[in-house]
Amino acid sequence: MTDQLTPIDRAKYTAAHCAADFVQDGMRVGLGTGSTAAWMVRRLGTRIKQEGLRIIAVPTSTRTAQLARDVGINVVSLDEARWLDLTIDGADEFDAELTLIKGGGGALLQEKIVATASDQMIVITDAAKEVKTLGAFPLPVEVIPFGWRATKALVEEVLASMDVMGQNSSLRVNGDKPFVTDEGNYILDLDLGRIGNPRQLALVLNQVPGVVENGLFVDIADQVVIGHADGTCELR
Ligand code: ABF
Repeated sequence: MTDQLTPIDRAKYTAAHCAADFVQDGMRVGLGTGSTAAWMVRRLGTRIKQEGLRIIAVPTSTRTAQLARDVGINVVSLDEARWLDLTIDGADEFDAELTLIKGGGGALLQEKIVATASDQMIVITDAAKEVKTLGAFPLPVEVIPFGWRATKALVEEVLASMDVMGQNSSLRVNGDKPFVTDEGNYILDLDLGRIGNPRQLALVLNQVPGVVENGLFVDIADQVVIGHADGTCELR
């Protein structure tokens, strides 16, 4: 069936399948969001049917929750699970330190909470997302709708003193309306070009009133599984 996929999608499919093998019977698993994570969720559904794998899972978005239920995964809330053994999720960019940009799919807040509440986080990706310096992908920042224009102005002001190349941000839209996250918030996409100090930027952004969370994942990922179109995987 992978014959019908583009090389990028074959790579994502491969990464997802390799990472799904890390899931063991009895585990509490965080399920990421995005097309790569969706392959992993489907694969876990297959393992449940074929091998009798027993897991409980916490999804990171309503989309993933729906898919997980559809493929027969036992979905619970993070409060019910309390703590997770492993989270497997995609990313938009990653660097040599395994620092990530996430949130292109709009689920960064739940993704960060779930990954942080896990003993281990495995990132699944194709090789094209590996970068020397983060920032070519616009950095998503989740903000509350109240006063978002003031929050946007403050974020841009803060960026002026940071080690980044650009300082513009834009409100993410869905047609002619703001894009609304699962938590009822908006997203600002920051066009930074280059992020010199992701750790510092992540801390500073979260101090701006109105900012709920940013898409920089620093010291959260433990391993990256890179899938290739030829069906092989590489671990970082
Ligand atoms: C989620 O999905 C996100 O954090 C990231 O934005 C996106 C990656 O999407 P895909 O797997 O479709 O490339 O993991």
